[in-house]
Amino acid sequence: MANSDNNNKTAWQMATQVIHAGSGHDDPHGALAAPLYQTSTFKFANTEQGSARFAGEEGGYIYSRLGNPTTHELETRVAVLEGYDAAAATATGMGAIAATTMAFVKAGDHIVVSDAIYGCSFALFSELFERFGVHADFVDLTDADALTTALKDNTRLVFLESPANPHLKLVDIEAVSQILAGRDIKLIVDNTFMTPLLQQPKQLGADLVIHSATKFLNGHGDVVAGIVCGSADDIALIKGTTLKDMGATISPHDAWLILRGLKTLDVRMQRHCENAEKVADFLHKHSLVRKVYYPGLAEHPNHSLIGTQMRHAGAVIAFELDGDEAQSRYFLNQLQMIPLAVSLGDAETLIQHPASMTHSPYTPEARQKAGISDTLVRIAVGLEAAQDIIADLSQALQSSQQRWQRSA
Ligand code: 4LM
Repeated sequence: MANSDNNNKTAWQMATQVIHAGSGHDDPHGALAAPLYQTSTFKFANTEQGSARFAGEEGGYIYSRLGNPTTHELETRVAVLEGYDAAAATATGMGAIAATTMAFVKAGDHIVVSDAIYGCSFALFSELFERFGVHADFVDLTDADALTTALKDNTRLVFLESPANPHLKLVDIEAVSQILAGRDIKLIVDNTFMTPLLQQPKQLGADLVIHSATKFLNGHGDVVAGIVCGSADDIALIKGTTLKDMGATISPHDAWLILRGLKTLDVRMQRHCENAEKVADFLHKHSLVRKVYYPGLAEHPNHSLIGTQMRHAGAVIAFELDGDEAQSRYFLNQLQMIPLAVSLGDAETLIQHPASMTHSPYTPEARQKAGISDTLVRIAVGLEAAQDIIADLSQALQSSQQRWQRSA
């Protein structure tokens, strides 16, 4: 991993790149913002040109499921930010995960997945792929021996999130990539919680990086989208097979909104992270909070990865109240400003109950194995004034405490 000087330098460059990278459109009117090509199809000059484009003998657009100039600009910008040659934007984050993994597996193949991931990703790997003869083993990837033991001759890919949804478990990505070195196995990292500004998995050995662009990349809670970045060959494979034929393509309008959102990614992430530090500190000191899961706290088991693998702990925090599930639910129902909603990375702070919401696709046993308790609460810290976020949490905790004392 690059040393901290390089990290700082890269961070500065990226503050510029979120605004300028990939601004390759040559609009005849000189439009500053990327023009929105809200079109389903593109006209050919003649049959020869149409045939040549379909045959791949000539560049140019054909049909927006296969490619679109606005989408292309988004893909170029995110690929540059993540340090890859290319990217494919998709209709949702799940669309990116499904299109990517399916491009590299066939019936009879095996995949290794981190034990703690987003609930629908868990369902995709544990249920849907199983129906097509692709078996996934869910492994604690912080345990090198467990990973080595899990790998088989037919293992085609390893998929992980770090930090993991919902409880911010960290995986040492470079350590995983070293174990995979020399084997024909793709390492795929879902970097949604970090954004390329806080973590660049390519530098740590990832072959492909995925984002739910619904979250921080867009940042305004008005789009669902995804993106996968990788080598030109890998992205061409995804675009030419699973994306083309299964069709989880992004809408050009959504790509345009994300391009707009990206321009403020650097300043938004700074505020998200500053706010999250304050909220984590408040929760950590509160007597009704039993445990806080936030990599920025010194007590986090992989705190040492901050400053090496990742530039900052990010803006998602999980915590457990000193009570039962009913206590957590009561607390969530007392919040006044903070919406009870899934998702993350929006201007609004969002809070939710993973066991019954984002991670309800897990079986109770798999949740327990992954360390996702029924009392766990996840907060995605937004851009409001930190004292207002804390004030709302504080009043909800206080009223939970009073209820707790009454019922004791
Ligand atoms: C949520 N997450 O946690 P789309 N990868 C990660 C995610 O957190 C998500 C996706 C992929 C939540 C959604 C409700 C790490 C989603 C899937 O929702 O398909 O864009 O991303 O609250």
